Amino acid sequence: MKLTQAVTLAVLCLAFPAIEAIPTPAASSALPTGTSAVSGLNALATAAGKLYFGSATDNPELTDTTYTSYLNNSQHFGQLTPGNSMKWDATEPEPNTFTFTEGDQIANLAKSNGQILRAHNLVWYSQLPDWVTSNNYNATGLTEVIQNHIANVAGHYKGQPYAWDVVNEPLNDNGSFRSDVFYDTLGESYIPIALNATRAADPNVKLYINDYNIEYTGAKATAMQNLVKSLQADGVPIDGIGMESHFIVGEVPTTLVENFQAFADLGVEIAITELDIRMTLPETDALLEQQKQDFYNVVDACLQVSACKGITVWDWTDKYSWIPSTFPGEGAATPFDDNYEEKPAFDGIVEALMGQSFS
Ligand code: 9MR
Repeated sequence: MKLTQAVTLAVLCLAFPAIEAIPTPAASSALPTGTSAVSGLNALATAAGKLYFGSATDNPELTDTTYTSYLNNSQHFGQLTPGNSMKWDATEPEPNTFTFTEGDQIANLAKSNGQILRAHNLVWYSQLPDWVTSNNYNATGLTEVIQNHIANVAGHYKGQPYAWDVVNEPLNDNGSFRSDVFYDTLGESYIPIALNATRAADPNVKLYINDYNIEYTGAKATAMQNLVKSLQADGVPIDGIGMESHFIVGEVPTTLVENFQAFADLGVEIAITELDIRMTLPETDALLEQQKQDFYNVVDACLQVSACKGITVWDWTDKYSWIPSTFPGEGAATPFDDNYEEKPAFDGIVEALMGQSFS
């Protein structure tokens, strides 16, 4: 492993002399192991023509200085997504009362680290404060609620994010619209309302719709493409589609590239926004090796489609992954283990970013 990494570094330094290796940490340093061996995931991604390789993060983790010593390194992570602190329940817990302290912490961290910010998210059925659903707004009232939320939240962060996930997870797996307070009150019109409001609040931010199970061809991806076409036909601004990419080891879809290209052909960009690849525990060498192949395949798919702008892992260490609490008995879904050691998956990402064949 370490030999491979040393070779990787040597090749990289020859190929990209401007990219410097991260300094070897002193023995007492809190930096995780392995950070000296490869110049950095984001450095490799940008050298390969992508905008960033990034990670989700969450406020409670930011007190962990070992974690932040790695997260703050823009050679590895060129982009941050707040996992929770820009969501509706965090930013507008009571009507027209806005709290930005935690969201600001991550926005400011990205700024001070020189990292791109992906802001997440404005309109989603989940993590909504009770008042949005229980106040029984009619269509006019809910439109004003959405517009006021977005004017304040996207307005507060105006000019900072590269992209906003404006609408999150609007579709069911069969391609129909998800029944939630927004759809049930406003029909599909809540989507243009949200997109137009975000464009008005922050004219230069990329407007994304983000969802899962649209990474591969099928009814849900087709429905999302039809949504894009209908928004475009109506003159509604839409810049990108986020492919969440919460996958299972050994079950990564084989139609990623053709599906990504189908979105690109519509004239929108795409991004891999929440990548993790979980396994049934306990982890085994065979599962970790398969996971390496799976991460390689996903990253390679993004590299094959120029409209795929970047890759975000939904946190980079198993220590802070959302998977074990949501899927009991499953986990180990990220490229670094609980102790910040690089897993084979990390090598899979590096190989793909360097344009190497899988080894
Ligand atoms: O990572 C988030 C986790 O901490 C929250 O408990 C969870 C609650 O819904 O949301 C997680 O993030 C989700 C993201 O916002 C949207 N796509 C699915 C993600 C994983 O649930």
